[in-house]
Amino acid sequence: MVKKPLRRLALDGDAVVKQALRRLPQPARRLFLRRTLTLGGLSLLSGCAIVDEDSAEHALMQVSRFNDRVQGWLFDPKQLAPTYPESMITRPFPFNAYYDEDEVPEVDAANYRLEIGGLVADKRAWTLAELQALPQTDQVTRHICVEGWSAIGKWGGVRFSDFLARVGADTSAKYVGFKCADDYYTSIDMPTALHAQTLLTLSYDGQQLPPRYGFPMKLRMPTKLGYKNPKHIQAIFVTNTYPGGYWEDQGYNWFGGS
Ligand SMILES: Nc1nc2c(c(=O)[nH]1)N[C@H]1C(S)=C(S)[C@@H](COP(=O)(O)O)O[C@H]1N2
Ligand SMILES: [Mo]
Repeated sequence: MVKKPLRRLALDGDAVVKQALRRLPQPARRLFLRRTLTLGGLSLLSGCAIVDEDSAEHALMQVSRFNDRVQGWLFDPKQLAPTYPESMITRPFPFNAYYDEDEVPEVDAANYRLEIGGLVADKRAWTLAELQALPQTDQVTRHICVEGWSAIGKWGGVRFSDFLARVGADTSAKYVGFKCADDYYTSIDMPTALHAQTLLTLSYDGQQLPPRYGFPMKLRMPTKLGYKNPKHIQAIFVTNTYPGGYWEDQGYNWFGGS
């Protein structure tokens, strides 16, 4: 058998990787660029042959998926994120969303119902008053956004593991997904959902959670990056089917540990 000669690629490797990175949203791009990525490095990391920008983009996504698994393995459910004294709270705490502050959704408190779905025993929807009647706790932690800022804030609410137990969630399931009053959605791994510092927050700095920070409710996880913390939550579901997320589906790393 005559072996075909290897096709020599007339590719400028660095340019191909740069082009593929340009297709990712800015924060994901920055995460990758923190380690200078060459074409050879990327194909080693991903085990993918890279012949053009599409395969480079595919390889980048493979690396990100691999990253999810490694972060999942490394996550220690008992390890607590740092907490801070109230004197260190950042004032004013920054607002961030995929839109400007004047477009923050207005959620009507009286008609609000938190929907519960998927692998849970009790799918009854919750009013805000019912959620407020549950035992509350608060914590001062640092929020880290991949867009290049971090800030310390104080959130109060219901320990999410208690809430999941109350609704009879199947905690052997892989994911908890969230749908928000804007078009935002995200999902997290079950070990993080059950982490002691993961709070279903109803207050910010001792006051009812204001609209800009996610009224009526935000899931606060000091063990995860900002984009994993959904504001204006309307529905929570437990599932084994990968639900993705608003930014995650555009290339942000899904696990998003901080
Ligand atoms: N519903 C919803 N939740 C969201 C977002 C959003 O656009 N919509 N943005 C995320 C991002 S990227 C960040 S950094 C934080 C910002 O929260 P803050 O406005 O309380 O600082 O919310 C996260 N949760
Ligand atoms: Mo963010």
